[in-house]
Amino acid sequence: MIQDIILSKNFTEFQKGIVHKIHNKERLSREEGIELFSFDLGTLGILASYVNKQKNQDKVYFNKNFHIEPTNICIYDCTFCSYHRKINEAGSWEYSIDDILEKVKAYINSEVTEIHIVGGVHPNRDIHYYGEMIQKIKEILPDIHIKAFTAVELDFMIKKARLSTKEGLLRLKEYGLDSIPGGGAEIFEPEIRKKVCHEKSTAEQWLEIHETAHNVGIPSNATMLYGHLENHQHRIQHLFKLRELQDKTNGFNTFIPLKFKMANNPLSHLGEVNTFEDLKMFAVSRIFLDNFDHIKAYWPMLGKDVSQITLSFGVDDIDGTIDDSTKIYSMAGAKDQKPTMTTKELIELIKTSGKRPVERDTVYNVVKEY
Ligand code: V47
Ligand code: SF4
Repeated sequence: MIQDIILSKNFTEFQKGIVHKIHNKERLSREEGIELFSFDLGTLGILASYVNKQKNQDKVYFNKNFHIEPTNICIYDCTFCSYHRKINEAGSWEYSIDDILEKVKAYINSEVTEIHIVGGVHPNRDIHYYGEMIQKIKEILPDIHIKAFTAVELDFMIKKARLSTKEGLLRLKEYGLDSIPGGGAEIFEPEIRKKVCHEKSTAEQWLEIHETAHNVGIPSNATMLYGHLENHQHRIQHLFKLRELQDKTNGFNTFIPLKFKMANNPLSHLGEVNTFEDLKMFAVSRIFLDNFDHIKAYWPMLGKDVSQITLSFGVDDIDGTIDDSTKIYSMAGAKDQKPTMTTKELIELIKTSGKRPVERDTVYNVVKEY
């Protein structure tokens, strides 16, 4: 297969060396990672599928989850964000714990295995508030997995409580926190980070929170926001940092490239990258992150059609049924304004791409094969 690719293309010696390395399961350097972006899309699809097949065969994972966004009030002002508001500003919301528990009660006796909770960094809420929230959710749904709070939300609430990162995470674990989602990573490169989210936690703080979480037995996800001011070099540097941490802890479940959506934010003038670039990003991530088992396409952001195509570019997970309103992407102009997908639709989407649907829990234990 690999020989066929090489013979059919006009590759440079450097590029041929990269193809051989991928075939032999050798790790790519940063320079080689950057070079991958200059490969044609067809080749990248074949190479990423080759890597994915070694790890996941023809399985495509999904889970049954719902999202809660407790508030969009945020002390920060990230320039790519369409979602945040100040206190009392039009369009802001802040649910009380009782409001949230009412939403949760709708899932008693359902097949949902995970709640995903993220929101803005509210100035008046603290670790005890959020701790009580997750404790009470577990009183209603004792078996549910709670994946909650980006590293940026955690950084704020833990510092506010004057705890060390380890103490804060252990406190939240006692309250019922099971894992951490990947948000807040944006782009680690300091020059770009300064321009898109200059006030919030630094790359080092994000990485430190995830490393500490892994060390106290809290797994997490990783993300990267792409398609704004960054270039390919910045993207590979971001992936390199994640790969380095994964070597140390093996605590990341999956990597999720998040495509910048342009509506209603100060970076709208940049527009959005095209589907070609999306598919390249997924394929390069799959090839470069050799120590990540899973690459996830978050379908509410990409749309159902593009998400399905990513399954031929190294992706083995398309998140969940998301049976609730997640507003981060709909407010930024995502295609599916009301992002829900039934299990039947998800299974159909996976099967028509020639793959095998597998329902998983948050940490990739198999719940059901279809
Ligand atoms: O950190 C905000 C992104 C993230 C925009 O771990 C935007 O399973 C694109 O953490 N265009 C939060 N992206 C969402 C998040 C997440 C999402 C899906 C799955 C998981 C997981 C985690 O949303 C933020 C930021 O990177 N975001 N605004 C925008 N305009
Ligand atoms: Fe706040 Fe998150 Fe929006 Fe940044 S991306 S302004 S931290 S809600």
